[in-house]
Amino acid sequence: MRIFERLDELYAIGGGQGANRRSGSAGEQRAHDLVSGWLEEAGFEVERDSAANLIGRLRGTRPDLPELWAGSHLDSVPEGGRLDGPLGVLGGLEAVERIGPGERTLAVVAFRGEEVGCIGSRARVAEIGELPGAFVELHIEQGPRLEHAGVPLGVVTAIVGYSRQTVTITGRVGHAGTTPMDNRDDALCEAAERVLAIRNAARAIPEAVATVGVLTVAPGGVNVIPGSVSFTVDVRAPDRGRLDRLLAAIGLETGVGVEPTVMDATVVDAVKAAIASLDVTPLELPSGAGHDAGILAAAGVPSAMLFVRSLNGGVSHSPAEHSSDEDILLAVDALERTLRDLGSV
Ligand code: HGY
Ligand code: MN
Ligand code: MN
Repeated sequence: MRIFERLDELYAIGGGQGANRRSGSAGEQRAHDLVSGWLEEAGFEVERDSAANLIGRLRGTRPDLPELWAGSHLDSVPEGGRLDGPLGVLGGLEAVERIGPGERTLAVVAFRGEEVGCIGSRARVAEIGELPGAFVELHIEQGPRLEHAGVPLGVVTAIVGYSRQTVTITGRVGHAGTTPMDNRDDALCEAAERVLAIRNAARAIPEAVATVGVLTVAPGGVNVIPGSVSFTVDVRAPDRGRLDRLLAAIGLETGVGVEPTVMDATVVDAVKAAIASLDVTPLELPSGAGHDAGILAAAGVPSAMLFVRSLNGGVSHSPAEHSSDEDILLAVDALERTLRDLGSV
């Protein structure tokens, strides 16, 4: 089926293991070019805004009505999964095409740079272009909850807040062979202790998480005592209180990052009703991953997310990320019904 062929075509971009469409790379651009072509083939009017976000519109007969958007992102993490991002864009395209032209303008969007801080959707909400009356993002759950519950679809009630900061530790470069162990200031050993302390601090705060994903050692010689180490810290929690508690506990700046966002009740209800109309009990859950829907929601756009079950224990940001074809098709049906419902108000 077309959606699976298109998912595979996007997944193959960049070669290597997994999805390789890093933000700003030729791979992300190639994905935008492909999707733009598919939108034009389907008769959509394509806008590329000044942040290079892609907005494909199926114009309605009532331009006075607020637009209704569905979509997600096309960039990926290195060796990412097949669905993270593209499922929301291609699922939106399938759903909007099925609905076809009507009174309200429907749009399918692909935001830039979601994996590097939602740079595209942040730019969009910062006055570079008009915003929709409502936004629905279909996304793979990227966690184990739906699989554990044995349900194929879920509706997101809130998106965690997060802060990403970099820590630099300075030691003293030295000769690996001639410097006695009691006369060293090894930046990597100190960094290692800090990383474990970060892990332990996160474990002590309910539903908070912290991850060191990138660590750089300088000067980086096999026989050189590290003089400097820098590493990234990704800290998340369901509310600002817990986020700041964890940031303070690990010596990072508090009060910064992306605020936790609550999804819009009306849009959440439309997603729930659509799921229920497919004889699936809608499971409500928070999102531990950040999403463009969180940026739009924080900017006042009524938004909600429809999750499709992750299999393989919920693994994501990995080639092992997986949802069944059956669940994906069910999710597109639910997205279509959600948009029909929201479009009829
Ligand atoms: O990192 C995240 O939460 C998302 O996958 N960008
Ligand atoms: Mn994503
Ligand atoms: Mn992601």
